[in-house]
Amino acid sequence: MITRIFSGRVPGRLLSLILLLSVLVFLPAAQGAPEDYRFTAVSSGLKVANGAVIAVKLIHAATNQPVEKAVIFRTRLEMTGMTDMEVKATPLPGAEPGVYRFQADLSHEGEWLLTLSAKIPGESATVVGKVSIVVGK
Ligand SMILES: [Cu+2]
Repeated sequence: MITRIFSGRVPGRLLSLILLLSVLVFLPAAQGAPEDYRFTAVSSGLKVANGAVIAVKLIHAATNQPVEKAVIFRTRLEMTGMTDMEVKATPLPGAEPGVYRFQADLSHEGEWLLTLSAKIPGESATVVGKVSIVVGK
């Protein structure tokens, strides 16, 4: 195959092939942008508890489809308006496509904010999302 391309009499054909390949390679990265994605809360009725399970869903906004195989490499979970109240969110295995779960010690009732930084297959830019989590007594 390679030798056939190189022995061809039209160098322009090789150039077209290279151009086509570069387009194919860069296509996935050029298709989307971080603002095309959003995280939403899945869990509701959360109570003050150690080891509470928080679930969020990652959605591709244009298609409304869940996004699988994202790598969430950073999380920050804190009570809204309480800068000294940050707790660790430990990743758990996902339950269904596009759902990402975390375990955390929710020590206070009120509104918490979960900030997630994710790498999505085919996206070059990091996607950062914020999800409000309401914790009851
Ligand atoms: Cu608090």
